[in-house]
Amino acid sequence: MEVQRIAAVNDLSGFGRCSLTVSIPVLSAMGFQVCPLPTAVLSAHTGYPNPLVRDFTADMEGFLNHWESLGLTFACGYTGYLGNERQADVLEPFLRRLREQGALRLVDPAMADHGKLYASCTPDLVQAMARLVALANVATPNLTEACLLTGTSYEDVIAATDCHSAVEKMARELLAGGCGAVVVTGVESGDIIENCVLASADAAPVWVSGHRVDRHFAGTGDLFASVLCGWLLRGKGLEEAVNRTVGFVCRTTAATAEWQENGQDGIAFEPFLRELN
Ligand code: PXL
Repeated sequence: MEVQRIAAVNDLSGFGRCSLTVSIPVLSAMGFQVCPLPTAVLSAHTGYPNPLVRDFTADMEGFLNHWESLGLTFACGYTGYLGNERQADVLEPFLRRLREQGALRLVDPAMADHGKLYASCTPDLVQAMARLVALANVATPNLTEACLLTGTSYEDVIAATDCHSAVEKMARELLAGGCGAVVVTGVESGDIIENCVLASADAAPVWVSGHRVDRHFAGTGDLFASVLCGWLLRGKGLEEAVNRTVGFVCRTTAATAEWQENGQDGIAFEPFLRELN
């Protein structure tokens, strides 16, 4: 049996369950070989005060060149958090190469939440992420990121009595920019959380919802994108893959809320990994 390989481009944060410390265990449990390309190395994610941060930009091209010299091919490239906008210059040709090879390109433009950019992210990074999203066959922005990528006011969207049409409009804009399919995650509505799945430009959007836990957990988007990536590579259609992903994220979030005090410590998904087998 051949194990499919995934190039996982994301930061390595030592504490706080996000990015690579989510993708590697999740996608390994789902049967894939994960090859990490770190964008930055941090002692803990930026939701904690004063993390030690080492940018990895200078070595990313060398990493990819070495992989190429080894003749490595990937079933999928999955990109997440970037340390700065220049990293997109390195990743664009890599995603183009993956596109030529027919590999899955999942771009999770991890840079913002709850209407605000993360502390380390700049407006230039938003433009850089938009270039990567245009090369994806699936992108997974949360609501805030979808607004930033399309120049839409987050406040206006959440204030709308029915934000569904505004979210659909943003998803269509991202498809018009070149992205193959979009899942806009984390649209909160009372005690449910909704995700807008737009599988193609001529499809109708499908809304997939789960029970909302009234707490914030770091790394939720990373868990979502990782599990989704696994189900897509296992051959599920987008809607089915999102359904399974929402189920897993909601179950693990609800369980974590029962036993873990600090949401910054992330979702305690480890006891549930066997469900992904
Ligand atoms: O989960 C998103 C994320 C990823 N990587 C780093 C972060 C965050 C969110 O704060 O700080 C370094």
